[in-house]
Amino acid sequence: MIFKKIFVTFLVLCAVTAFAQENLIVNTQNRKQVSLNGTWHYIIDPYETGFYDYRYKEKGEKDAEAYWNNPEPHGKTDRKEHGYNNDYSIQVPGDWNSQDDVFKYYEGTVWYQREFDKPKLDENERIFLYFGAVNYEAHVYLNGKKLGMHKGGFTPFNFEISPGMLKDKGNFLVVKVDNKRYADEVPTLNTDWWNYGGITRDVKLIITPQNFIQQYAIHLKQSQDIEKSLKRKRFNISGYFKLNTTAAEEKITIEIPEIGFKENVDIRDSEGSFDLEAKKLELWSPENPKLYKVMFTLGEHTLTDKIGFRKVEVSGKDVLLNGKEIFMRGISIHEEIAPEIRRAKNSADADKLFGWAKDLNVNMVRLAHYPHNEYMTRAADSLGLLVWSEIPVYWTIDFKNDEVLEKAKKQLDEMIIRDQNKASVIIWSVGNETPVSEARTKFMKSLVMHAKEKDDTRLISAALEVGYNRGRNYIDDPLGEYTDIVSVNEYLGWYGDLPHAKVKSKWETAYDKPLFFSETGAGAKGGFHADKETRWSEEFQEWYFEETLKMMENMPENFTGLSPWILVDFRSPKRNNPKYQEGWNRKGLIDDKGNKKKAFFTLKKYYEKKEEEYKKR
Ligand code: GCB
Repeated sequence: MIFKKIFVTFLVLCAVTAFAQENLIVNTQNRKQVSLNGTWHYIIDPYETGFYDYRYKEKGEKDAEAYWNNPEPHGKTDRKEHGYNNDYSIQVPGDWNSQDDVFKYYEGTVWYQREFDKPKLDENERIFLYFGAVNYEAHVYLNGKKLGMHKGGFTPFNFEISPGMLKDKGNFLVVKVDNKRYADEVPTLNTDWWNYGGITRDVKLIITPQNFIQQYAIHLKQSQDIEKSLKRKRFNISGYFKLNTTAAEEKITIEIPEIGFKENVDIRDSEGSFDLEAKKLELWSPENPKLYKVMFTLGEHTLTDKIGFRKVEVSGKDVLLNGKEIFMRGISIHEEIAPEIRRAKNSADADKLFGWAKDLNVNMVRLAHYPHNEYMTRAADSLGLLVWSEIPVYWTIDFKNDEVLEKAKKQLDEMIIRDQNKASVIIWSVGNETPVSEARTKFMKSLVMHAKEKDDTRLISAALEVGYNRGRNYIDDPLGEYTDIVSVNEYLGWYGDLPHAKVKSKWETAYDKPLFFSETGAGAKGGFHADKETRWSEEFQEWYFEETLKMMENMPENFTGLSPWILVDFRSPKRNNPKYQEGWNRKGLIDDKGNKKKAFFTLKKYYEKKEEEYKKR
């Protein structure tokens, strides 16, 4: 009997963790909802006392000492050794590190708690609890019952709340958040960024009709000859729907009112794809980030979205957007607001980061090294910024471990499902600087293939490393065989030699594919001025960029752009020069106070020139 119970629990847990992405609800922004952002309570629990009993076994669901249970004492004799109150408050969304000094360097478990009243529901409506992201592991409990758990610090998840679980008033919601690092997680123990913990993104109740559209994709069919389509003013539009329904057959109407498009799609057994034709579409591009209001109607309910249509492809040595060769004037960005030493979390933060990026005259952003929040990709869509979006398969992941591969795939799926309708996202990256070995290439190839299988409307890449060899830089990492573009992180003049070494440097790839510099950069402390050979000075960084840009003049024909490292200084526990770094990676073109360094203007000028050059083509 006990065995059976354990087995059943195991199965339920597997279902919750392994298939969470199947149940993911997309486009939550435009659904009926109640925000659970705001003030929550917390308990810091480094020993996980709220989770394990004194023999270190997971506590039973009804255990009064478990921190997911309401600890209100029943009377004066009642012994309660935990509790939630306003003296221990924390804001959601937000990392915990920036909210109180007790959290500054904390990595471990923190319990979050709040209450909420049952929202008014129409007949047959369903209710889901949605988290934009929790770093890293979340166990979610409602009124003492476990809703589920999720691992992965940068992707969304949701659980359904059955109607019987909710009381009219004072529903007791608890989340155990744990951001400890482990060798067999993604990312692993070692990263060059700060491991901000907490419920870092929005939390909300999503209210849906009984039967609803859970996931969908709608895009230009990538196999069409785009020049012909533009000439004929007829475009193939394809995609799919995944419904949450009990009906065997459903009909969905897709409308794009601005162009008079209205078509029906029949769906059987909850899933189906479509292939349709639209006229007069204006295509999305950085120069014209045209988004259309698109409406999907199932029964009496309509879900709307704002969607751009574009085609991205590799043709020989070039990357083409809507049939035209592009040069990616990029910049890498961490999801951090440096002047406030915290994770970015809302649309004002996205505007701030992209405001800086736009000022640099970029047309592309590399959102490193993990999926950023959805405000970023929504903003990129409307601002016309091409996006590289990445999963945190970073450095020395446990490549021999199949479970780690599954964890990485799950994050990849969640990233793709959430953002597959963002025209701006043109590259999925499956990792960064993974050291070459047979096991690693097998692992990474499997991720590339998985991404291709899930989404054929984008390019797949990964940031590779380059071995410098006396001025000849030959990129032959075996992973390059599988990615659509060959991307490398280039630091000649910072990690080896001095910047002048760059000018004579030659670049070659073993692959006949576009070449992209996913990083290049040098550290400088904002406001520190000296001669150009003095490390950490703004002049050194400026010199580094000047030499880099000279090197750009001699790049091979397949060179297709760069996303230098990085827009803003970012917090990193690995950067401990007491005078110049003080816990910050100083490769930002903008310092941690928000001041532009000299190199910002060097790169800006180059990007202005590049923009003009490509306009004339
Ligand atoms: C890299 C990594 C990036 C680091 C950067 C650096 O190659 O991809 O995460 O922060 O170098 O500053 O060294």
